[in-house]
Amino acid sequence: MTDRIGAAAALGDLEGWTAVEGRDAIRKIYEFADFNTAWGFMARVALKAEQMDHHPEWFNVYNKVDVTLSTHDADGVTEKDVALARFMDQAA
Ligand code: H2B
Repeated sequence: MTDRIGAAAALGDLEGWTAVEGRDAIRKIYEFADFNTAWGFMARVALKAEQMDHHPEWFNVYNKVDVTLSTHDADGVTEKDVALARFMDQAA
Protein backbone atom coordinates (compact mmCIF):
# COMPACT_ATOMS: atom_id res chain seq x y z
CA MET A 1 0.00 0.00 0.00
CA THR A 2 1.11 3.56 -0.66
CA ASP A 3 2.16 5.41 2.50
CA ARG A 4 0.28 8.48 3.65
CA ILE A 5 2.41 11.64 3.43
CA GLY A 6 -0.31 14.13 4.44
CA ALA A 7 -1.70 17.24 2.77
CA ALA A 8 0.98 19.61 4.11
CA ALA A 9 3.82 17.63 2.53
CA ALA A 10 1.92 17.33 -0.75
CA LEU A 11 1.15 21.04 -0.95
CA GLY A 12 4.82 22.01 -0.76
CA ASP A 13 5.19 20.66 -4.28
CA LEU A 14 1.99 21.89 -5.91
CA GLU A 15 0.56 25.21 -7.07
CA GLY A 16 -3.01 26.30 -6.51
CA TRP A 17 -3.94 23.32 -4.35
CA THR A 18 -5.19 23.80 -0.78
CA ALA A 19 -5.75 21.57 2.23
CA VAL A 20 -9.30 20.37 2.89
CA GLU A 21 -10.57 21.11 6.37
CA GLY A 22 -11.57 18.18 8.52
CA ARG A 23 -9.89 15.44 6.49
CA ASP A 24 -6.52 14.67 4.93
CA ALA A 25 -7.15 15.69 1.31
CA ILE A 26 -6.15 18.37 -1.19
CA ARG A 27 -8.42 20.48 -3.34
CA LYS A 28 -8.25 22.67 -6.43
CA ILE A 29 -10.94 24.43 -8.42
CA TYR A 30 -10.13 24.62 -12.12
CA GLU A 31 -11.89 27.17 -14.28
CA PHE A 32 -12.01 26.77 -18.05
CA ALA A 33 -13.30 28.86 -20.93
CA ASP A 34 -16.46 26.78 -21.33
CA PHE A 35 -18.03 23.38 -20.69
CA ASN A 36 -16.39 21.80 -23.73
CA THR A 37 -12.91 22.62 -22.43
CA ALA A 38 -13.76 21.49 -18.91
CA TRP A 39 -15.12 18.19 -20.21
CA GLY A 40 -12.04 17.64 -22.38
CA PHE A 41 -9.91 18.05 -19.26
CA MET A 42 -12.09 15.60 -17.35
CA ALA A 43 -11.89 13.07 -20.19
CA ARG A 44 -8.08 13.19 -20.24
CA VAL A 45 -7.91 12.90 -16.46
CA ALA A 46 -10.44 10.05 -16.41
CA LEU A 47 -8.27 7.95 -18.74
CA LYS A 48 -5.20 8.63 -16.62
CA ALA A 49 -7.12 7.87 -13.40
CA GLU A 50 -8.19 4.48 -14.78
CA GLN A 51 -4.63 3.74 -15.85
CA MET A 52 -3.37 4.64 -12.35
CA ASP A 53 -6.33 2.97 -10.62
CA HIS A 54 -6.52 6.19 -8.66
CA HIS A 55 -9.65 8.29 -8.95
CA PRO A 56 -10.54 11.90 -8.15
CA GLU A 57 -13.56 13.14 -6.28
CA TRP A 58 -14.81 15.92 -8.50
CA PHE A 59 -17.77 18.13 -9.21
CA ASN A 60 -18.40 19.91 -12.48
CA VAL A 61 -20.68 22.84 -13.18
CA TYR A 62 -20.37 24.30 -16.69
CA ASN A 63 -16.77 25.58 -16.91
CA LYS A 64 -15.63 24.74 -13.36
CA VAL A 65 -14.21 21.47 -12.06
CA ASP A 66 -13.86 21.24 -8.28
CA VAL A 67 -11.38 18.46 -7.50
CA THR A 68 -10.56 16.73 -4.21
CA LEU A 69 -7.75 14.19 -4.06
CA SER A 70 -7.15 11.70 -1.30
CA THR A 71 -6.15 8.05 -1.19
CA HIS A 72 -9.11 6.25 0.31
CA ASP A 73 -7.11 3.07 0.98
CA ALA A 74 -4.58 5.10 3.03
CA ASP A 75 -7.17 7.39 4.60
CA GLY A 76 -5.21 10.44 3.47
CA VAL A 77 -2.90 12.05 0.94
CA THR A 78 -0.18 9.93 -0.69
CA GLU A 79 2.30 10.31 -3.55
CA LYS A 80 -0.44 8.95 -5.83
CA ASP A 81 -2.45 12.12 -5.17
CA VAL A 82 0.60 14.27 -5.90
CA ALA A 83 1.15 12.40 -9.17
CA LEU A 84 -2.48 12.79 -10.23
CA ALA A 85 -2.48 16.47 -9.21
CA ARG A 86 0.61 17.07 -11.36
CA PHE A 87 -1.03 15.31 -14.30
CA MET A 88 -4.17 17.44 -13.83
CA ASP A 89 -2.17 20.66 -13.76
CA GLN A 90 -0.52 19.69 -17.03
CA ALA A 91 -3.78 18.58 -18.61
CA ALA A 92 -5.58 21.82 -17.64
N1 H2B B 1 -8.93 6.11 -5.82
C1 H2B B 1 -8.57 6.83 -4.75
N2 H2B B 1 -8.59 8.17 -4.82
N3 H2B B 1 -8.16 6.23 -3.62
C2 H2B B 1 -8.12 4.91 -3.50
O1 H2B B 1 -7.74 4.40 -2.44
C3 H2B B 1 -8.50 4.12 -4.61
C4 H2B B 1 -8.93 4.79 -5.78
N4 H2B B 1 -8.46 2.82 -4.57
N5 H2B B 1 -9.35 4.07 -6.83
C5 H2B B 1 -8.67 1.99 -5.72
C6 H2B B 1 -9.54 2.65 -6.77
C7 H2B B 1 -9.21 0.66 -5.21
O2 H2B B 1 -10.50 0.82 -4.69
C8 H2B B 1 -9.22 -0.42 -6.25
C9 H2B B 1 -9.84 -1.68 -5.74
O3 H2B B 1 -7.90 -0.67 -6.64
